[in-house]
Order: sequence, then C-alpha cells, then structure tokens
Amino acid sequence: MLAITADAEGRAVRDRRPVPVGLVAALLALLALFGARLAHAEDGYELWLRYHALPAAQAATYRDHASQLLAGDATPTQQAIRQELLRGLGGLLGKAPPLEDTVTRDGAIVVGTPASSPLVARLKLDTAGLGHDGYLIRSVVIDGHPGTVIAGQDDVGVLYGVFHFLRLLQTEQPIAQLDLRQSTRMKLRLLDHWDNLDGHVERGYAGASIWDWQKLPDWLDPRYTDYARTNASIGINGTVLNNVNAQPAILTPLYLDKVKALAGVFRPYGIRVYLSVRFSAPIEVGGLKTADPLDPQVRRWWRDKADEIYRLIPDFGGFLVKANSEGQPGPQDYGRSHADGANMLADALAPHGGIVMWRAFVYSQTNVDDRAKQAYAEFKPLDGAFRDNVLLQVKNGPIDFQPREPFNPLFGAMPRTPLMMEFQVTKEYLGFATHLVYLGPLFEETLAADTMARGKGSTVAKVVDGELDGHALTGMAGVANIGADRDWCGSDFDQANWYAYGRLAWDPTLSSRAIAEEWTRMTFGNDEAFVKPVVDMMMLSREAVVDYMTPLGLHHLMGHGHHYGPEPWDASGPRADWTPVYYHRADKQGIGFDRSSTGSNAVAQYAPPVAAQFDDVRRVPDAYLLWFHHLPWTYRMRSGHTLWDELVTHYTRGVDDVKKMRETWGRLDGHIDAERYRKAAVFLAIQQKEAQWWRDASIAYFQSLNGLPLPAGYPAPEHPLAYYQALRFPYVPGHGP
Ligand code: BDP
Repeated sequence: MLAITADAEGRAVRDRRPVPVGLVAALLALLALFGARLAHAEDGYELWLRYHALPAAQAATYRDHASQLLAGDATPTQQAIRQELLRGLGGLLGKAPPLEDTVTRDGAIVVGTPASSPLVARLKLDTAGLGHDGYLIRSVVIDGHPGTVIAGQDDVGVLYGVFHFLRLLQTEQPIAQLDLRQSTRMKLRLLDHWDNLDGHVERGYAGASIWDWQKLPDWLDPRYTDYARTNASIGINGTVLNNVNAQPAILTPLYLDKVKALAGVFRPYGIRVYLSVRFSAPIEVGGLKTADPLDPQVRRWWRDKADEIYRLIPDFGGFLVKANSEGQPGPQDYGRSHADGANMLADALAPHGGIVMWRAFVYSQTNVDDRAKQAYAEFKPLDGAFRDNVLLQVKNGPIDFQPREPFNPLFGAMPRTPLMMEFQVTKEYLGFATHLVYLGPLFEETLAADTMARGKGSTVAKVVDGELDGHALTGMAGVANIGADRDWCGSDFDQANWYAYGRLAWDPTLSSRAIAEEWTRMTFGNDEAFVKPVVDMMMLSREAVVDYMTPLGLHHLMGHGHHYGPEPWDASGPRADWTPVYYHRADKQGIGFDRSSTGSNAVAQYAPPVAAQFDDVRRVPDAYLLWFHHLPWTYRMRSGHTLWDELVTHYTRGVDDVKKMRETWGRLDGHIDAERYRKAAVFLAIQQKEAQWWRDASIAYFQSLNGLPLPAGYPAPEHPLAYYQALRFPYVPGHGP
C-alpha cells in the first residue's frame, strides 16, 4: 500500500512502506495526508515561481549569502521587487533576511539602480550599457563586507535581475562568486491573447479568459498580479489583451476604462498593454460611413481615439491588426494597401510613442495561388513603405503554426522593415492541452534557421532581433496558452511552453534543452533522478507529435474548423485552402505539395542557396520533403525505404515515442507531488490514445488511395477508415463561441 506523509518541510512525500495497521496509525496517516494537502495543494497555480523550501543543507549555504536585504520601496516597481525577494527568499530559505538600510555584516543583498540606491551608486557599476531592462548580478565587497548586488539602469532591469537571482536559488546554483550581466536586443516581448470580450478564448484550451471584463475595472483579481509577476520573471514586457479577430467594443469608453485598470496592475512589473483593433471600428464604434485609411474623417477618428487612450493609459503600447485576412476588414476593402492601413494607425499613435504591429498572416479567398506564397507576395513589395513605428508580425512558418514548417520566407526578405516573430504557444495544431509537447525545440529550430539572406549566418533570430539589418524596433509575440484554469495553461507541462517562449524572446539564442531543465527544476524541484528523464522526455516530445500527426513535411491534416484530430480525407468547403486534401495532394500514385520550381515555385521566395536546397529533391531535408515535393509512393528515400514505408515508419515511431514518454513518467511516481504526477500520467494516456488515432486514421486513409500493403511487422489500423471518418466532435474547446 502507498503511504503519504509529510517531510521536514511539510511537503507530501510518498513511500512504499506498508501503512501500520491499527486505528491510531491509520488516523495519523490520514491527518498527515490532509495536513500536507492543505499546506501545499499542488494544483499548478504557482507555476515556476513555487519558492518551496530548499533542502536544509542547501538553504543553510544560501543563508550565508542572504543575511540582510537592502532594497528601496520608493516606486511601485521597487515595492514589487521587495515583495518578490521577501516572498522568494522567505519560501526558499525558510525565513526572509531582515530589511535594513546599511550593510553591517557579510552576506548582504543590495538591489537597486544608481539613482535609487546610494549604495549601488557608490559601487560605480557599469549599469549604463545595460539598457532599459538589462541587469547585472555581482559578488562584491560593500563597506568591507562580501555581499551580492543586483543592479540595473532602471527599476525594471533590477526586477528582472531579482527574478534571475531567485532562479539561481530555485535551481540550486552556486551564488558565492557571481558575475552575471544580461541585456536583450528584443525590444517587444509580448503575449498575444486571443480572448474575446465574452470570455471565450479562440484556440484556448485552459478554460475561459482570465480577464473578467464584467467585474473590471473595480475588481482586480489577484490573478492579474500573479500574471504580471510570472511574465516579468521571464522578461515579457507587453500583453495584447484581446483577440486578433477583434471586437470593436474594446475601443469604447466602457472597455477602455477596464483596460486602464489592467494596465495599472501590470505597470509595476514593466508590462504595457496593447490592443487588437478592428480596422472597421470607425464605422462600428465611430458611426462613420467608411474606414478608408485615406479618408480625412477616418484619420481624425483614429487620432482622437489614440489621444483618448493615452489620456487614460499614458504608457499604452499600441495596436495589433489583422486586416484583410480570413474575413477581417482592412484597407484593401477601399482599394488601399496594407501600408496605407498600417501607416494611418501609426500616424495616430506616433505622437504618443505607440507602435503598430501589422500581421502578415494574410491570404485571400480569391487568390488561387499556393497559400504558402501569398503573404510574401503581398508584403515583400511593401518593404520600406511602412512608418518607423510599424512592425510586421510574421508567423514562424508560411502556413499556420503546424507541428513543423520551414521558416517563413519573409524573414530576411524585407530588410527595410522590422519583422516581428509570431509563435503560437497555445497548441492549436499540436494536440491542445493534453498532449505533452514541449515547444522549445520548435521555437529554437525556427530561430536558428539560416535564411542566408545576407550570406551565411543570417539566422531568423538575427532578423528578428534586429542585428541583421540594424533595426532598433524589434519584437517577438507568442499567442498565449493562458486561461482561467487553476493551472493557467490547461496542463502543467504546457506551462513550459509559456516559459520557453519568454526565455527565447529575451535571448533567441538560448538552448531549448537548457530552458527545459531550468523550468523542470523550478516547477518540480531538483531531484536529479527526476530532472534528467523529464528533460529527455520533453525534448523527444516535439518530434513525436510531428511523427504521429504530420511526418516528412506533411501539414494541415487536422479536423475541419475545430482542428482536433486527423481528417486527411476532408475536402469540404467553404474554401479549398482550408482542407487537408489541398495540402497533401495524395492520390493513387503519390503524395505531397509540389512547391518546387516545376510546381508552385514557392521555393523561389527563399534566398538562392536555400531555394536551391529546398528545390532539389535529393538535397531537401526529409523533414520538409512533402512540403516542397510531390512524389510517388514508391520513391526511394535516403534510408532505402520507399516513401510509403517510410511514412508508416514515422507514424508508428510517433506512437512508440509517446509510449516511451509514458513509460518514463511511469517510473517517476513518488518523485513529485501526487496531484501533478497523476494529472500528467492521465494526460499522457490520452496522448497515447490520440497519437494512435492519428496514426491509424492517416494510414487507413492514405492506404485507401494507394492500395499498398504495410511494411512487414507494422500493425494495421485498429479500425476501418469509415470508422474514423464517421467520428464527430461537437463543442470542441477553442472553436466557435
Ligand atoms: C489560425 C486560427 C484562427 C486564427 C488565425 C489567425 O485557426 O483561429 O484567427 O490563425 O492567426 O491559426 O489570425
């Protein structure tokens, strides 16, 4: 029988010794169980900022370096810094060091800027080069005593430094001789919420929106503060509150007052608010007859609206716009270009220092050309036509957040325009909340991809962080996976994707494995026997989902509209480029989308060396094979297999990898709390079931076209094709109201 007791720090601990028989012993065990539960219900709410007590010996070492705390509280940010340090050190070390004004002993922690702290000023640190949000953490001698200083040029840098310092403790790193210096080139590090004003989250799998619009502006849910703390801990400095499919009401005084209240909560944490705006708002909210960007009345309306917003929110960030895409209104409705539209809004915001993030996710119902080519075709000619305060927000790949896509050819192709990366953190196409898919490797793969646009080494990361073409206005956006669920993201492992996104937005050259390890330690603890296998499992998970959903460059094979589960056979309306058959083009002879120079020629949108590689069927990486080429089922792969056999192998490997992940997790029972352990275990079982479904449905369908046998030893799908085709899923989350 399994016994659950509490260890020295009061955490739930399980051991496999038998529970002693007898009434008293049983009651004691029960008491311990509930006591531990009450003290630390591990429901995932604390995310990676758990600050639970460290092992006694480790805490004792750290206490020598945390004997007193010198931290001002003159500004709201300084107050937030103080609170975080007291909370973090108090939790990790069992007791927070006393707050004092002078250094009187060894082991002081001094935090501040040269302007906020005379002590920091006296140390004459080189904070000026850190930039607005950079920081340094250094072991120094202060008034004759060894201690630690956490300093920045501005308060917000100090805040980031404090979170970094706490992370060192959480991950049990040495802190006796620190000399860390961090700054970022990425100016905007944003979360985009696809939240509607009625609380529904488009492509959200973690419950309703966290913004309780009805109770705002008066009730400020403490969750908003935790949201801000958590984001600040990874350097996120902006949030777009509402869906890109924007409701015009967000621009009415009623809602702007609520936005102002949220901005007030976030401000101390260095987070600005932004809004998605509907291009036709001058008609819907302003009562005008047109939203033509060249119409003087329309221009005046937006200027007045911007003035109104900035009166309420002086540090408002700016607008995010989805225009002339998927039915959204836009400048083309009036025969104007995307640049005309973006520039009009940019002009309205410019006097206040605001920016426009104009989305490049644009493709048209009437354009019959390959959808993968359309954004490039639309925007490349506009390079240099945008105002200085406009960024073009470009999805990582040319289609739409698939498990794997080659990098978007716009990266590197518009040197005179700042391009902002848009990643999807919510897993719309990667199994929703229950599939354990760590997105770090996907983000890293895109950022490290070499566009070759300005010669070798022109990575997507360098395009986005401005280094390649000398842009100062730079940014990254992540479509948030956050909702009102207690664990924020719908699953504990999905928290890692929020974390990884933030860390890479700060430094796009970080390794996804290192990030996974950091996150695992902070989220679950430093038990080495747990950390290593879990990080291995996370690192395997992205390739697994590619294999069981869309191997060898296949893409967009999911269920219509809701995007849950496989539907490769779907050829229904309303438009061809929303159907899987448009993308896989499979028939009796072969499979794949011919985007080579003899096909749609999408390859030509890449820089010549990349184009040549993708164009050549012998040189294109297997991972992109069917993205760029249509090939016979009997095509001989590098492995020696036929294409069909190779596909089946990949589908099967994807399922096997999920089995491996489950086995790994199965061996880890007892290493962490029972609550989070069990939830992940059940989710992995769901994932295995659904991976099998993806494999079997896909194989059954493609086999119905090619009539080929499965390679020896590979089991046939569990059900006939008709079974999979008959499945229906009404009310799938994240889709429809
Ligand atoms: C697709 C989503 C859709 C979004 C759209 C977008 O399915 O819900 O509105 O992207 O990014 O991935 O605008």
